[in-house]
Amino acid sequence: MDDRTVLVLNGPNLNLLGEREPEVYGHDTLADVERLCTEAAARYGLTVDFRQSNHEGTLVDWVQEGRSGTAGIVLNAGGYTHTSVALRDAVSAARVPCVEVHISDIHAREEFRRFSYLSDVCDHHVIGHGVAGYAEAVDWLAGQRRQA
Ligand code: DHK
Repeated sequence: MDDRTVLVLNGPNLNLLGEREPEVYGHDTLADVERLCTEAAARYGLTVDFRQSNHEGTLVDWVQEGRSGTAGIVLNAGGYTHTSVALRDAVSAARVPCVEVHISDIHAREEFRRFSYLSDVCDHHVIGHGVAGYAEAVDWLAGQRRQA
């Protein structure tokens, strides 16, 4: 990874995108999301390192890997959004901009999804815009580079 790489991290159950609760998360698969991100990044001469894990510690390791020297991190932490102090601490230690993404509108769902441990440590949020939100997150990170 280098400063032209956007690290896109996906948390638990996002490997099931397209099959899992399509009425909430839509019909696109994670491979479709990777394609969206890659195309968005390419418009700015950026590349994407796209990953998914069901394991909290792996996500922490990956945030640490991308915390400096990259163009930024796009993070959909799935269920860990609402539970993980460890992931919050990792994001808090990042020196690059971080964007919190959620496919669904977490504020319009169950009460327990309304709180995010990540919201105040992330620099930008794209919530409830479907999978297109990932491309918006990449666009935002590219915009930050132009301003820097
Ligand atoms: C994805 C999940 O897996 C849930 O646990 C979150 C998020 C919402 C999303 O909308 O992308 O609560």
